Amino acid sequence: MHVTPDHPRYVSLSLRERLIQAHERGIVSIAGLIAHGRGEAFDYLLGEYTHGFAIDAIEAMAANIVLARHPVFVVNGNVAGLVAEDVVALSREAPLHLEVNLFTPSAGRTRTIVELIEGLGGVAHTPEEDTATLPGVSSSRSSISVFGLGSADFVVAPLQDGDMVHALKKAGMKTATIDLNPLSRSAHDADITVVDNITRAVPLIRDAVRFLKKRSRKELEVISRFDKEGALHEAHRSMTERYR
Ligand code: PTJ
Repeated sequence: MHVTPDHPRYVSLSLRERLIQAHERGIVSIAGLIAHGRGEAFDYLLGEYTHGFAIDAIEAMAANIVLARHPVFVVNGNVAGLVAEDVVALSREAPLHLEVNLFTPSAGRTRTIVELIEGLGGVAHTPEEDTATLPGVSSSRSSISVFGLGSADFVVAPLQDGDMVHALKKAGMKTATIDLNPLSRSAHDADITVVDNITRAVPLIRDAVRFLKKRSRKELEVISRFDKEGALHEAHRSMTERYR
């Protein structure tokens, strides 16, 4: 597909194309293409820009990343297909551990995503290196790496179907997600929810980490607190007001 930047839906169509190509390269699952459609619909309802409630969440997430002993960012097919480069840049800035964890895994897809990350200068954990089990996840995502999620105290798990964030919380970890759907289970279960497109959010998280690294622990502790219920309420209000 060829779209020029003057097309009114250029950004949205380019992202679609990026995901289709990532599917053809064995990174994104078929279910991932459907999941992207759901995200697109919520992005449309939100006006396709980063709201103030998302900026607040991004700052809180960044402060938690800087404060954490062992922060981990979960990479699935859609995350890799959309923002691999930005996620690797963030992981190097923080530093932050990356773990590839797939809903519909195959050895081939996990390897392809790890190679993509390595090709961009990053490092990724996979359950194969030394497997632990995350209780309460019914899918094969319950297999995690001892050195990644198995050691985490703060986890960013974006674009998830719900049980992952729930299980991580039950295991005692502080959690954050990025999800355009403010009604989703993950959005409600996570301690910090960034309601924004991951393609806009991750570069902003990196900027925030770079800035906050210079702050004192005391300041970071204040910034790391987040009113999630208030942010979700604002996201609902923004969607409904736009279409009233
Ligand atoms: O690669 P795999 O096998 O691990 O599979 C990944 C998917 C995404 C298929 C899997 O986790 C899944 O089924 O997810 P869900 O249940 O469709 O949930 C994904 C959530 O992410 C939904 O609430 C979407 O609205 C949201 N979403 C989709 N695209 C974006 C998004 N949120 C932020 N930015 C996006 N670009």
